[in-house]
This record gives sequence, structure tokens and C-alpha cells, in this order.
Amino acid sequence: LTITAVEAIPYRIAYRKPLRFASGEVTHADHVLVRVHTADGHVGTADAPPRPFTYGETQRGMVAVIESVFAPQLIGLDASRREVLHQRMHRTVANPVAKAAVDMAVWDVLGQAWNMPVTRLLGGYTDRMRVSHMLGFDCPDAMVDEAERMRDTYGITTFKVKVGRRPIDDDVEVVRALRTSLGSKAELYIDGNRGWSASESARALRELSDVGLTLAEELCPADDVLGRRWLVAQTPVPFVADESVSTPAEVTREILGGSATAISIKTARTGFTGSNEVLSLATGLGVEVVMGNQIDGQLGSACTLAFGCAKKATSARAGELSNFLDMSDDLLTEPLRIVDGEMLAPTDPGIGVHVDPDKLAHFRLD
Ligand code: MUC
Ligand code: MG
Repeated sequence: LTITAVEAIPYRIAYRKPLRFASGEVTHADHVLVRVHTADGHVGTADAPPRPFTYGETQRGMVAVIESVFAPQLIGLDASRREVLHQRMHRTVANPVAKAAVDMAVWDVLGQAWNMPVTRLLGGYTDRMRVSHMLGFDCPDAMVDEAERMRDTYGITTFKVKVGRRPIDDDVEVVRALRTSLGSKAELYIDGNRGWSASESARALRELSDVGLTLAEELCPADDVLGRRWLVAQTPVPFVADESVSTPAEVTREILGGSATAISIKTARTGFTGSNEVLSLATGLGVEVVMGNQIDGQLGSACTLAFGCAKKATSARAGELSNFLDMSDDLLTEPLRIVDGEMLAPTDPGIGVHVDPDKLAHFRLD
């Protein structure tokens, strides 16, 4: 399983409609496809979505760090020696999404070589996850229409609502409208992407106290250290740390510091190996997790699904798996399917999905 090449292929696929949220907007999947080749002919594949507004990575920067720093460190190494691989990559600080994609591509190689789905290698807890759909900013009517369409077409009944706009009343109105339209059984939670101050967040939570939210995510910045602790101490539902926890150490800091009471796990930023570390920390510290979405395409969503299905704690809640539905096209030979609000983990060896060479040739930018 000697690694012979690590490719970083930039590609661009348009979204049918942009996803807007408090820290930015995404109109195109300007991602990087990472492929790890081994001497015996295995090719592991994973996806790296750059999020400059979250981690500072860019598409060109990710290609550069993978080709010029990681590839020379990894070529010649046996793919099964993941600890060596990680120690080498971690000589470079930051770059979480580029590292995560290399990690997952290597797991894909191992699954293929050992003839086993990665989700089984990681734990094999269940074969399916319930799906949560993320609703980007729009007017109340449009957000309600989208939620109803997701429910009627795919059976999805869990929704994460983007908030963090000013004045806060606009978002409060949206969440109320969703509750009215979807009824008491639908699960609703909010994600502010750091858009509000701690006091605005507290006011919004008070105004929404009768709406029955199940989670509140990154309503204000973690860097507002005392304000955020003050907010979390009065939040009646788990307060999810997402972009404030891109490493295991940050998980420890946010939880022990009282700045979060739940963790969003994103395979796009911690891969499979780092997500395992984050999950162990979260369960060890006694806080809940949710499988988050980095505005992933189908390959990235398949990775989230593989990890989510592998463990009891990650499959307990609905995972954010559906935003690929808004892309105008994708790279896979077989599209992922959502039926009755659930997704089934792929059963082929490795990550278990396959890139269509013609689609890649069409969308690649290099
Ligand atoms: C989320 O949960 O915040 C939006 C920006 C990003 O990096 O991820 C998404 C979803
Ligand atoms: Mg979030």
C-alpha cells in the first residue's frame, strides 16, 4: 500500500441557488478533489471544500499545500501507517480541510484494500441516518416553501435554520413561520454563524422560548469569551460549537470553558481520524454531538454519512446530509438518495461511492 501520488484537483460546480448565512454565502462548489494512489493500483478519493470565512483556506491554497507540502511527505509511506502520516501532516499548522481530505482518501484506500466499507472499519453501528436539512437565509415564505418541499419530497422532518441577521426579529419571524407550517413534531434548531452579539442571541432565544428549539449553534463568536459563557449558561438547550472547534484541543477549551455544551462533528474539517478524536472527547466529557455539513457535495456527504453511521453517538441525532440537493450537478456515478427522511450508508468497500471520470473531466479547472 505504498503511496505513489497525491493529487489535488480543483473543480467548480454551480449551485442552483446560493446558500446564504451570517458568515458568508456559497454560489459554487469550488472544491478540491483529493486522490491518493498506491503502488498496487488503489485510488482513494475525498473532497475538500474551502471555507475562507471559517478556516482561512482557499481552493488555490489547498491545491498548493497538498501538492507542495503534504504529497512529498507522504509519497513512499505505507497507507496503513496513519499515525506517521498524521504526524507528518501536522508539522504544518492549520489547513484542517486539506488535511481532512487526505486522511479520508487514505481511509478510502484502506477500505478498498481490506475489502471493507469505511463505515464498518470505523465502528459499523448502523446502516442509516436520519437527515437534517439546512435552510439558508431568505424571506420567511421562501424558507417555509423549501422546508415543505424537503418534507414532501424526501420525508425530512428535521431542519437547521440559519439565523444571525439584524434585526433579530427577521429570524425570529422565520423560525415561528416554520414551526407553524411544519407542526409540533418537526425538529427545529438554529445556527447563527457568529452573526449576533451575546446579548442579541439571548434576546432571540427568549423570544423563541415557546418554539421548542432543540439546539442552538454558534450564535455569537467564541472570541467574545465572557459574553459567550454568559450566553451558554442561560441557554436552555445544548449550545453547539461548530467553527470554533476545528481541532480536538479547541473542543476541550470550549467545553471546559463553558462556551459550548455540544459539538458539531464535520468530517470535512477533521476527516475520519480527527473526528474519532473529537467524538471521544465529546463522549468522554459527556456532551452531545451532531454530524454537521460543510456545504458538502455528494462525496463529502457520503463521508459524513459513513462516519455518522459508524457510531452510536453520531447516529443518535439527524445528520446534516442534504445540501448537495441544491447543486446543479455532482461528480458521482450514482447519486446519493434520501428516502423517508433517511440515507443508507454505502456498502461498497472504502467510502463506497465512485467518481464519474467524464463528470470530473467536465468540471475540473486545471
Ligand atoms: C454550518 O453549520 O455552519 C456554513 C458555513 C460553513 O462553513 O459551514 C456551513 C454550515
Ligand atoms: Mg454551523
